[in-house]
Amino acid sequence: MATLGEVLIDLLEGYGVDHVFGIPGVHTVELYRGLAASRIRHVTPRHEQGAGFMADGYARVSGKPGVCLIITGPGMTNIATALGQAYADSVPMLVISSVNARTQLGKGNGHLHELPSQQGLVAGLTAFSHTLMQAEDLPAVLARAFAVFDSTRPRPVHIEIPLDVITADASALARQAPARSRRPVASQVSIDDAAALLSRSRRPLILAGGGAVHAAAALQGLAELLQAPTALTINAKGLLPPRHPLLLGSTQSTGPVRALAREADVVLAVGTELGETDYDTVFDGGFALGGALIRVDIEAAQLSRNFAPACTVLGDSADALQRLTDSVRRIPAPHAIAAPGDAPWGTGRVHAVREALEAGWDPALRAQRHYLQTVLDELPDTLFVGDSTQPVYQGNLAIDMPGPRRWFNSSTGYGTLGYGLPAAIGAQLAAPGRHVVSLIGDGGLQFTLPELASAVEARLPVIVLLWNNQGYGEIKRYMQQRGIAQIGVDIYTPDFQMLARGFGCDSCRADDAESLRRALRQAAGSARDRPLLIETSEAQWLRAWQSTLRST
Ligand SMILES: Cc1ncc(C[n+]2csc(CCOP(=O)(O)OP(=O)(O)O)c2C)c(N)n1
Ligand SMILES: [Mg+2]
Repeated sequence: MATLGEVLIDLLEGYGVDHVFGIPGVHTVELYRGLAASRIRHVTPRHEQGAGFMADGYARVSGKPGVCLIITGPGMTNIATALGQAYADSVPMLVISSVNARTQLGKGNGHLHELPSQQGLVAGLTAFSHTLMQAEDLPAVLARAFAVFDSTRPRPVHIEIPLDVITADASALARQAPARSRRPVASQVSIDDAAALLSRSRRPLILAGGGAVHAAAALQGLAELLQAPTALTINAKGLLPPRHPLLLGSTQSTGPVRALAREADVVLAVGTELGETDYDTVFDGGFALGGALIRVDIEAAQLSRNFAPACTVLGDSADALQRLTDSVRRIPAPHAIAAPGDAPWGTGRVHAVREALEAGWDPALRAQRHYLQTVLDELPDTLFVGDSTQPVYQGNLAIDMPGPRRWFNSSTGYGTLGYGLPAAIGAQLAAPGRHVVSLIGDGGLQFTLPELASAVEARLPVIVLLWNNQGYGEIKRYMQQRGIAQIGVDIYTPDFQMLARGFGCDSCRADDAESLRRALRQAAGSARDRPLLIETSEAQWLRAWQSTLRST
């Protein structure tokens, strides 16, 4: 006989799952029975929030769902924050948990790990949460989960399995073929309508988001055909290469780009909800669109979020962008060609915006951009996995990446602290052989610091760049700006380097560009199988950077 727990592992393997993240408990050991005989690697975090963030980082880099095995009750309350982050950023994640036996559900008899309604807790954080009441339903429920990952806006999915179902005989279900689906494509009428609008445009603008992360070539092709300035959300960084003459970067919250957005006569928004953490990071409601808005999205509800569209295209973004390009090419009207005497729109306007932004960046931004640029210069293949800290915000604004899926962080969407280290662990598992850098502050790192032990155990060479300002710097700045007494923001910070060594990691300090380069060069030059923590003092980095400026 094969139990449902064993068959589950077999079916997951059939779906291409190669990693699972979880902490076993008496409620889930039967989910683990089949693991040893499979090719799936189990990675053990030190807290279920870490499991969720690891699965998130793994998913964003690999494009495949991150899978977690979680115990009833406290395991699920612990992973809830990670579900919130993945939900907000459209990350595919499959959380499989136990739940009390079928006859005990909802009774409140005080069984181990019991919640009044575990499903009620998770329902608002997932595309769906399903209680598997009978073993035979498993293949259909997995098919439903993968349909969410494959063919609509990806979101976390939760499947909870009652204790008596996990051990049920499920031999009859073994070796079922996985049910996969494709992304739906847009109707031709919608493509033609959008192409007609675009072809009449004199001042087009493209806004691309994480929903276009697989559509780099098609996006670039259409941007070049239209000569359209193109802004990328943080999750879309890398869709146009750095220094591309039409690339505005991720600068939608800045004055010059807002002015451009108001002047554009047609705006094509692709795979973006036009949400606050990308378009209004200054929280003043100042992002406005002057022209007709075309929206392309895989999910119908996204087509009208935040800004009402004049025209909608419901379907896969890569397909839609390619067909829009073909359609616009077939329309004879000259598109986006400036009339004589007009200021050049496309590349000319982007150049002017870039120059204005460059002249306006404050010294703190420049110094922190230099910090990130030093890493990119030294390790050009780096993937940056960020928390919510100063250099992440500055990089969000002022760093362009050479490819997609290489810059993401928890300052977008849900905006939780503690993401940067465990998500980098997941990213490193999805990209072995690449340099994965976790960008994290002293506050954020103290949320999930024990995950250093998980990285050591999994023998991962993650590089943790710790930006230390002995406090919740961003919030301190807010309090200062608003004239509020600074309470709760100057936090005690431990000796991180000593702690890192205690966890079995390497660690060093780098307070200027030369010592950072040296540390990274050493890290790159050796075959490391454990994390390296590099600590930088904000104050010292700024001082060192200012003194280099004075001496040049
Ligand atoms: C779970 C959670 N709690 C609180 C916050 C509010 N918050 C946002 S940024 C920040 C400061 C983080 O400090 P640190 O990681 O040291 O970065 P710094 O701002 O100092 O660069 C805080 C407390 C949050 N985003 N998430
Ligand atoms: Mg700090």
